Amino acid sequence: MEKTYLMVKPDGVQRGLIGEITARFEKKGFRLVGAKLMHVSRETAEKHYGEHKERPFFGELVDFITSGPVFAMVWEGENVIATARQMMGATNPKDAAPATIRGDYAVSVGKNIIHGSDSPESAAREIGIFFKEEELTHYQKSGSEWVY
Ligand code: DAT
Ligand code: MG
Repeated sequence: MEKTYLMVKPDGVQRGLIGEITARFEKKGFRLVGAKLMHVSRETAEKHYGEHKERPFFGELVDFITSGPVFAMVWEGENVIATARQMMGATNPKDAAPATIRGDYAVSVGKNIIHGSDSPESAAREIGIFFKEEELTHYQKSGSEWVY
């Protein structure tokens, strides 16, 4: 089953949105396989956002993601990578549709509440950056026969 890396960013944690955000993915029918509240080091932040190293906002991005705890998660499910991106909404909350997380809870691109892997390659890379293999659980969720 496909896995993705999702992270409530420091703004989402500070605004008390961990519950609201995880509830959406739970209600959708996806399965949480790993989660932790953690501080991201500068080194980890620079690795995670490596693809944006040359962008003018890179420094701000690293400052922001290391500015307070994040809630790091791994979710599993059919097509979870693309579906989670749709549920998050566009990168810039001003373009994010209502009923998406960024559409409902965010206003500015620098504080857009949530991160989600954008491809199977990114998901594998990002899960590896934030989680050790033994931190990921393996279990059958009751009710999954009513989702699949
Ligand atoms: P996403 O988080 O939707 O995958 P991204 O990978 O293009 O978007 O960018 C990573 C983060 O960088 C994004 O969530 C917010 C920030 N960001 C992107 N474009 C920006 C911009 N033009 N100005 C400031 N921050 C930006
Ligand atoms: Mg991205």
